[in-house]
Order: sequence, then C-alpha cells, then structure tokens
Amino acid sequence: MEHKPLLFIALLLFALAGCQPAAPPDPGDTTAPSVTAATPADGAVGVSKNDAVVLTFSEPMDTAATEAAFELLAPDGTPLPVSFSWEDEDRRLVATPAAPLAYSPNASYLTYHYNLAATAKDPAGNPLAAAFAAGFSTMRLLGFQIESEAARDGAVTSDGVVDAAGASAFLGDTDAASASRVFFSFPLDGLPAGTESVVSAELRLYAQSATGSPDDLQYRMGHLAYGELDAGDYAATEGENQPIFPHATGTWRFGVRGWVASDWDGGRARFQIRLRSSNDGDGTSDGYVLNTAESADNKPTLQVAVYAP
Ligand SMILES: [Ca+2]
Ligand SMILES: [Ca+2]
Repeated sequence: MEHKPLLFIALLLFALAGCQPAAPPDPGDTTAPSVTAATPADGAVGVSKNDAVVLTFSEPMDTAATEAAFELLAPDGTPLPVSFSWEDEDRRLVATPAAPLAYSPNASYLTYHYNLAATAKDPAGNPLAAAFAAGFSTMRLLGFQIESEAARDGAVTSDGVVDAAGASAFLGDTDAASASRVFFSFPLDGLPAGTESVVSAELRLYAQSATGSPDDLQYRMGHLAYGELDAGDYAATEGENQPIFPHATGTWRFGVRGWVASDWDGGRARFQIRLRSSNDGDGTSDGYVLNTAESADNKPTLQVAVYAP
C-alpha cells in the first residue's frame, strides 16, 4: 500500500512523456481558418513555368484535409499533379507542379486556375470560412522587329573616318593598306519588362551592291559594345566573333540568339555588332555596300522572339 503513490506518479510521468509530441486540437477553437495570402495572385500574368502555388493561412491547418481540398487546373481544366510541402508550422502550403507549366506559343494567354475547397480545415475541425479560387497566366511568346539606330550605325575606316549619317556603309578594303568596317546597333529597351528569356534572334542586313571582287576577302562578325560610333571603334576589342560567308548581294540573315540573350540577361541597353573584312592587298577596293538605318527601305533589323508576361 505504501508504494501506490510512487507507482501513480511514475505512471503519470510516463503518460505525460508519451503525450507531449502530439498537441491535441484546441477544443476551444471555434474560429474558421482563412487564406490570408496567395501566390500567384489572382489575375497575375507572366508566371514562370517553375513557380509553385503558395497559400498562407490565418492559423495552422489540418494538412491532410487541406491537401485533399486543393487542386491545380491546366488551361483546359485538367487537374495537374502537384507535390505538397508545409512551412511556418503548417500555416503555409506550397504546391509544386510535378511538371513545368506550359507557356503560350503566341500572344494569347494560357490561364491556369487553382482552388481550395471549403473542406480544408484547422486541426480543431473548423472548415475554411469560404472556398478559395484564383487564376493566373504564364509567359507568352512575343515577337518584335527592332530597327538599327540611325545615329549609331554606319562605317569607320582604318584612316579614322567615321560616317554615322550615310544611307549606306561600305564593308571591305579600299586600297592595299586601308579598309572600312560597318557597325549596327539595336536598342533592347523596347522589349517588355519582365522578359524572362530570348527565344530566338535573327539579324537581317541588306547588301545593295558589291564592289570589285568581294569573294576574294574573308569576313567576320563580332559582338561588342561600342556605345556611340567613333574612330576608336574600328579596332575596338570585341567579344566573340565569327566568320561569315555573305557571297551575294541581297538579304543576309544571321542567327544571333546567344549574343542578344547575353546582352538582355546582362542588362545592356542595346545589341551592337561590327562586320569586318580581310584585305587582299591587290590595291583595289573589294567588298559590299550595306544599307543602314538611314536607308529608305531594306533597313537593318533584328527579329526577336521572347518569353514575356
Ligand atoms: Ca547611321
Ligand atoms: Ca582589295
């Protein structure tokens, strides 16, 4: 008989220790939980393909019931598989799509929806005050034609002559020791704010005529940032440059996605290039006459497609 109180205390301690990890629902909680924040916000545009849906609640939630009440719907209404995680002591639900979201292949919006039914509840069993619903749109593929900047395109010769105002610019050699290089500059500040990536970029130049034997020379195109056009740009240090093989008058097309993307991603205001040639030393002028932005037609252009809001 004398041992009974000790045994009771031991059992009580054991029971308390066993109970501690699982806090029981608060029977006094009669307050319905609510959604206090949600991203992407209803009506958001330009959502990235890897973004998760995040719902923040006014109190910790019954995670199983809340996950069961959630759905993410594709633009055609098909439910999409998601994986769930919880943050802030079960007050914030992160629903990550199992596969990246799709982007619109044109200027139309692709709109996704997500819903949380009122069967979501807190641990005391109080259901959500009201069902929650929102819709958002992902990035769109948008195309732009950008014209070369008249004040920044033109020719610079090895003799230091700068011509930024002419309606044409000569690419080639001028005598045994001299040559002329051409420059083009395309502003990127017309691309939409929030542009996520440059999908494609094609440079279109127009050679209106040829001089001498242009095929006797080799040509290269270099990526550089020359700012305003001045005499020092003739020999300015360029980044990457690549051989080009024009071999005819008419429209020249060059894929320049990597260069334009690096300018955009680097926050630069414009995409600038220089074309130059070798000198065959025959003492006569050889090369091509290219249109500039001052030309009446067939202006130099950059055709760009981007993923943007
Ligand atoms: Ca010009
Ligand atoms: Ca020559």
